[in-house]
Amino acid sequence: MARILLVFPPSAYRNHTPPLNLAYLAAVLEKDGHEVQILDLSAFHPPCTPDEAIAIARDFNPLWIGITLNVIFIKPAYEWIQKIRTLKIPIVAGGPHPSLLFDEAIENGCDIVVRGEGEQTVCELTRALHQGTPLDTIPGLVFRDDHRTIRNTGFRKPIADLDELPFPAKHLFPRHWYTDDSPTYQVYGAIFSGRGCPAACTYCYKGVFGPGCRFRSAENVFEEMLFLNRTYNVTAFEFMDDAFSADLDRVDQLCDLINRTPGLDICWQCTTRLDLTRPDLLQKMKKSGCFRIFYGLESGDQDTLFRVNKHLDLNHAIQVLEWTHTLGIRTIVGFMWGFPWDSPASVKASIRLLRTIAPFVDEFNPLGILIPVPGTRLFEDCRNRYHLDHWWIEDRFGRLYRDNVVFPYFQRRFYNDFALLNDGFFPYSPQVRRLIRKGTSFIGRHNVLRNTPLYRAIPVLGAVMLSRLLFLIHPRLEQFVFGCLTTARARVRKKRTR
Ligand code: B12
Ligand code: SF4
Repeated sequence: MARILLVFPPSAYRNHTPPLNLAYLAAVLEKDGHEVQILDLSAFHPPCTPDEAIAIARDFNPLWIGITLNVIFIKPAYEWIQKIRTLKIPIVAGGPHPSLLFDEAIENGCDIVVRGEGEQTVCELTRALHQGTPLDTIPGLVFRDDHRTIRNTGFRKPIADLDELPFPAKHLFPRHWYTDDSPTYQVYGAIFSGRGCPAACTYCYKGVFGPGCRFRSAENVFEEMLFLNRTYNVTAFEFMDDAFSADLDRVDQLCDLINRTPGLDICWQCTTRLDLTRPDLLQKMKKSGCFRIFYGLESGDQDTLFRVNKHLDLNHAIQVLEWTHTLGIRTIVGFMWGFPWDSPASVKASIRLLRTIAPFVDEFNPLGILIPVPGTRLFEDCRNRYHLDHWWIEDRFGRLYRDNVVFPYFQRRFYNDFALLNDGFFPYSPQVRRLIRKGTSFIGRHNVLRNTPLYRAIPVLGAVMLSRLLFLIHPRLEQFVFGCLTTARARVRKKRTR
């Protein structure tokens, strides 16, 4: 038996629920008899500071330290890896970013990289490190050998039968690290019911799950729901799959299983594509507790949808939103802005579509300025023209995220990606930029007016305007005024509750 420490590195994002990647890895390692400790340093209430984590790792003295890496916060993660390296315990990296850029991860202090899905690889790796046997027969690894030469054992085949995986080890993620439960959003409610997506959008990274999709059986997914319900009293589930309804029959079976179980009072939400559903299935989903669906629509411009390989028929998409909304399922719709080829006409087409679908949309996603993720076709098409190589470790973008940890109020309330629009990846003409701002402001206003009673919406909209004005005068002025307002509001609330 070995001890293993798995870490979600520090970042400017806050995890509201346990990250399922570490939870899956911990589950297979525990199943093999190992002792696993987790530190989610990006949790909403992190268990310790990044420096304290190093002391904890020293005391725990694991066989290896595993770190999950993704593109956005790679820089602070690499900085932290340089510190924890001093412990001289092997650092194993995995996740979307090192699956592609394994040599970069090794250069930045990782000893071993696990490429692609990690469950089988980590079990074999642990056995080998424990017994001191060679690593070169284990597929899915990149490491430096005794001569400091980088060895690559090739990609491991995707897991064929996902039902064989144990359920994620959520017991290793204490509840108090995360946000409070609500009737529709619960800390332990996230589930992956399959891996991958049948589509191939050019901005979407496929380097972990590969092309196409694999599904868990409806029975296996339902068993996990029952387990979470009994163990943690979860009554609200969130399917994190890229395209939950890619297999319509399986969703149908899952709804049957839920509907046929007496006394099971649950609700659930999912993400899927607008061309992967049917009205009768939506009805069944609603009956089995589906209360919200996130659909990615991305653009109102047919040419853009074609160029990003989205293949959505806009008329059908509008129809599906109407069906969903009419059934009483909340709709949340994602739009992307700032394609490198965007013109005033393409952005206006998206704004027109926003207006058309607004009656059937409960929320628009308040994020979505295009990020060219390495390993995607879009990135490859643009990398030379827009000098995109290594943007993830250039200070420009690191600063962009780190300095905006405290976003101005108008951004937090309206649209979180404004910073990316102002100082982003692609040069937009002033007219395109203005129109994107118009579209994203529409989204912010819609979300407030749709989901807040009018007597509260009006002050919110006023505060957004004030915040924007102060920010334009000077960002620090906005920070000062809204900082004072937030403190005053907290005091009033505290007094009232006394
Ligand atoms: C849920 C999710 C989120 C949630 C995160 C919640 C959370 N903390 O879990 C939210 C909404 C916050 C989010 C935000 C963003 N996300 Co996101 N997200 C996802 C999503 C849909 C699922 C992640 C997941 O749980 N996967 C399930 C697990 C089992 O898979 P996995 O993470 O890949 O882990 C496996 C392997 O990678 C490996 N592994 C992973 N970590 C480790 C560690 C070790 C030590 C080892 C050995 C192995 C290993 O083993 C795991 C098990 O097989 C993925 C898409 C996807 N299909 O994975 C995108 C994805 C991870 N997101 C992505 C992006 C781009 C973003 C955003 C930038 C979007 C935006 N514009 O804001 C932000 C950035 C957030 C950040 N923190 O950096 C990209 C990342 C690309 C990249 N190269 O890093 C992905 C892959 C989407 C895509 N297809 O392009 N995201
Ligand atoms: S539909 Fe979503 S998950 Fe599937 S390829 Fe396109 S962006 Fe990726």
